Amino acid sequence: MGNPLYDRLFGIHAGKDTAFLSLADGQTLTHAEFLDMAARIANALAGLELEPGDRVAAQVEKSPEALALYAACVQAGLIFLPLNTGYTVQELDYFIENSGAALVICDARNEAGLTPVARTHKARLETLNADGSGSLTRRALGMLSAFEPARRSEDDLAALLYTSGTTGRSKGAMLTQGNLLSNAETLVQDWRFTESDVLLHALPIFHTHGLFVATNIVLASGGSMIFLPRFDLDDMLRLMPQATTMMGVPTFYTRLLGDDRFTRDLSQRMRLFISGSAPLLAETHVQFEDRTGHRILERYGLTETNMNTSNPYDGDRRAGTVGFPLPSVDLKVTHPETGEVLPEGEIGMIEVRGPNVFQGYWQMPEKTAAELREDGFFVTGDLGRIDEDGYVHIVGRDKDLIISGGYNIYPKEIELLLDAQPGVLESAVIGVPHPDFGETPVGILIPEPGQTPDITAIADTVREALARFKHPRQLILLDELPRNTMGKVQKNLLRDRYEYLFCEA
Ligand code: MLC
Ligand code: AMP
Repeated sequence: MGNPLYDRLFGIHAGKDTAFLSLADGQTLTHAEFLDMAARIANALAGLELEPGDRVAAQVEKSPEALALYAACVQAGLIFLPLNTGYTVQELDYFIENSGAALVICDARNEAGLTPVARTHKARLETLNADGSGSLTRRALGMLSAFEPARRSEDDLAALLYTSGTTGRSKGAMLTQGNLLSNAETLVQDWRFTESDVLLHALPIFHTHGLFVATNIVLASGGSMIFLPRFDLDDMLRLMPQATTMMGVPTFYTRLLGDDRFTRDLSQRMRLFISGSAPLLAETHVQFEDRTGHRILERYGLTETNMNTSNPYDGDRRAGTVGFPLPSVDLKVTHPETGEVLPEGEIGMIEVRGPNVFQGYWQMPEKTAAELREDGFFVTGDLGRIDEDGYVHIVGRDKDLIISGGYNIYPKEIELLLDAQPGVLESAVIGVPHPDFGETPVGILIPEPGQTPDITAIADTVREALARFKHPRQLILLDELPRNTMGKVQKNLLRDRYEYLFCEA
């Protein structure tokens, strides 16, 4: 039985002195060095008396050690739970409690804040810093660089990734080894990844895109990565000539295009640019081709499913579409209320089924039942249509969701907080167009009769409670919210009214 995910992504590179990671400062790590690091960490985790199936919650900056922690969890059969580095202590408290994490790993600068949280939820706490130092790596240093992988099957859970819900509570998507492997192996074929590829990796590694789509594919194909801590335009321009592929959210592409140093010459060695996590504007696709001669390949996925569709590697990559269902994925467009399959071309709910689809939400059977049908189809909450050539178009969302720079923001979570503030009767959070992030949240506040809510104090409370990327970029006072005859807030009217806020004149 072995440990399929470890064996097929990591174990295959044992003893290889081929390049795996190269860092912004020119340092490199071979596959063998990376596996040694991972095995030492796996030994350190085992020394903390963790058992296969335990959850390891990690809020750590991107570094080779952070990636080795993922490998170590797979090797030791632990369930990896990566967390956005922007989350506040209040947000982390929920994830730690809900997942029942046995171990929390954080940056030393957050240790004081998280110590009481970990204690309350009976989790151990270790540190791992951006430079690779910390109590976890100190433990790992004295360990052996070999670790017998825990026996696992493709049905065992490998990761728990939290995704927010429309009710304001985050849900842990349970992903098995088989979910991750099947998707990685399909994408290696579909996008023609080989061991000669060098991926320019500037995405965070706490989400599906940077961790599974990017890293798993490079591992499965035996290629290497230029592994940058974050998207920095100067680094991207400096290092692109050494790369062959890049994956990014649309903001990466608009930022590159916004800089005159980004030229056709610079991208000459590149064979593939991939975009996803948010809609890529057709105009960005066109401008990118004009500037570089490359047609961006857009694909579509979710935390719950990894990747579902992709534009073709060979063939027409159509702007404004997300291409065709991947070979192992069934995709249908259904009536949002009845679930009936709609005729070709009609807009409806996108549902997907395949070996990539998750197992449900951690300890939330009702939420799982509401979104994952008994026949295996997952109801994505995205609205789309399939055109006469078979291309899938995402045309909107049935779920109330804002995507800012590739991060999902659920208005409900912010509204619950705003509604609870002194002097606020009710609120509505809407997404408005933003030139850099695509969309950004704006909060509309309705005062209680005779009250004037203190906007500055409210903004301070929001800062304390929520990660920076969720902060409304503006809070606006209004007398009342527009409602339809059923009493439902008409957010579309609010979006129309405020769409100009961040648009360039
Ligand atoms: C950073 N900030 C953001 C933000 N990222 N605010 C809103 N939305 C974001 N996405 C904050 C910063 O904290 C900062 O706050 C201010 O905005 C400006 O920061 P910046 O320096 O301009 O941002 P930067 O650090 O460069 O980050 C922007 C970014 C980054 C787009 C490069 O957000 C990013 O890497 N996004 C990728 C997200 C991703 O991987 N999504 C995949 C999800 S998986 P202040 O206070 O300093 O002004 C998924 C499935 C699938 O969706 O299909 O892939
Ligand atoms: P997440 O929950 O962070 O995984 O985000 C998944 C959501 O991102 C999907 O439900 C879509 O709404 C959106 N998404 C991902 N890729 C694309 C894309 N190429 N075009 C439009 N939306 C996308």
